[in-house]
Amino acid sequence: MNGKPIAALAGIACAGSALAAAQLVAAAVAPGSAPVAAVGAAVVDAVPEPVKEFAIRTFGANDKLVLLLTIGAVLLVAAAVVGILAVRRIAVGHTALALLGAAGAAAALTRPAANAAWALPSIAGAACGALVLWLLYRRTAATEPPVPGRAVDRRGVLIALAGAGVAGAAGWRLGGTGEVDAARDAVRLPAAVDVGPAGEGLDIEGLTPYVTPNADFYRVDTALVIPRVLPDDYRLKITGRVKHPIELSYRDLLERDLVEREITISCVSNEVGGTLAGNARWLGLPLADLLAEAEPEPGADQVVSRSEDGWTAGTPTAVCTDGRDALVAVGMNGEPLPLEHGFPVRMVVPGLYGYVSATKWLVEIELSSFADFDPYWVRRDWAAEAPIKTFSRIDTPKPLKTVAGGATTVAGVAWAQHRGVELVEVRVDEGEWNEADLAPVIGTDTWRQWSWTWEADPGRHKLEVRATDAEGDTQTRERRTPFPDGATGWHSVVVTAE
Ligand SMILES: Nc1nc2c(c(=O)[nH]1)N[C@H]1C(S)=C(S)[C@@H](COP(=O)(O)O)O[C@H]1N2
Ligand SMILES: [Mo]
Repeated sequence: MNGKPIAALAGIACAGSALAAAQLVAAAVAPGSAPVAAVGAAVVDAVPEPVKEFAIRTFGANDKLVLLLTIGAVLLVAAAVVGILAVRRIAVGHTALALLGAAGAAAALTRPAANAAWALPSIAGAACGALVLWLLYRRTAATEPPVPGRAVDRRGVLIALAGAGVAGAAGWRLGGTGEVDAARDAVRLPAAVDVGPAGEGLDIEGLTPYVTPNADFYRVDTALVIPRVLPDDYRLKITGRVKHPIELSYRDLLERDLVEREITISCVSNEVGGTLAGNARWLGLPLADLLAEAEPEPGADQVVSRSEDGWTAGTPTAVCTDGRDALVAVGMNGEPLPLEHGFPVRMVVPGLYGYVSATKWLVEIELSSFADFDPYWVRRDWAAEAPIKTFSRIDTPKPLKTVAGGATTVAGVAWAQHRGVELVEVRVDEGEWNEADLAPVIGTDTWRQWSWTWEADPGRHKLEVRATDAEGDTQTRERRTPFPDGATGWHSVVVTAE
């Protein structure tokens, strides 16, 4: 091996030591304060809307992983280049580490949940990186002219790489979800005092099940590192323009009169035919009860819900108090909320897209007004009020599939939360619309499965679906992308019958 690869590895060892040390310190401060997590979160908040849409479309639920891997790859290449340059001028290495520390600290300090301690991981990381840099490169200054292969301490590089690996892994583990997982396992949810009806689904192969198992539930949020909230430390504050501010612990919440309801939530980012929706049995406290106790002042027309990581949603106060089952939820399908779905407490409001209602890791409900406060996505130009648009999807047959021909089951789901789905129609090759059979439903807040038997002639065919809500409004054919308040258009699939 000649000198350059060793110097490149030495650079990676310095950067790795810096990141590993930062990870260890972040485990004690807050996982989100680690420099890569903080810079990543800052990128998530800063990227323009079209890029974010592109990322969600292209990488789906892996968009976060792709972002972290990209940051990792950029750091790796930069560290290797700096490692080589540092042989001639060690100051290049010090400058790079200072920049890494400064960028990490700045990103961490500007996170909404940050306090001054959030700068520590980046500072400690840069200091540790500088120490390793000095240890590995101190002999280069003595050789004149510098000879990279001989100058850099080869054995030191290996030791530093191994040390960084061990320290990084330890920091990652210590800052992991272990403690919260254990606390969640220990939670015993009380029974609901008011148990809503349970719907029964159709069992058709390829059709989305009526109740979505927690493990299959879609996940959408801006959190690169899942907020870790221990139930024992948990506080929910009702603040802002209220006569009586309230503060509740997790135990206080569980001791209240809880209800259980089946509610389908869905994301505004669904393209036509999208799968960002799920139906669960939620256990929770009616938000209206809490608001009645707090007594919102006149004009407080927006309920701003805030997450532990500073994310916000804004829901019309009128919607929260109009009798629908807006919940401060603690349970999902008979279990405490999974960590990625908001443990220990989240909001669920039937009829509104998630970004204006379904705050996970909920810590504060602040009464404000639409005039006075723009929540996270509204600041990024999404609509301030976002009722769910009627949606229908063909789940089976799958696009481009070949079916046997003859009697073929076409089935899917449709939703129009809090209005209800009244009619689903299917047509083949732009022919007559055919009325699908609808599964019975328990109310208007869940999706509705549908099926239709198609007598398929041989050849290629286009199947299309459209739904009509209980107010008599049929989905428009006009195709629109999700921004700024939800996509429109009819879902279609092309299949071949034998
Ligand atoms: N704290 C927090 N809550 C959040 C979000 C978020 O980014 N952060 N995203 C919202 C959006 S856009 C949707 S669609 C729902 C998704 O909930 P789920 O991940 O449990 O399916 O969560 C909402 N709650
Ligand atoms: Mo969403």
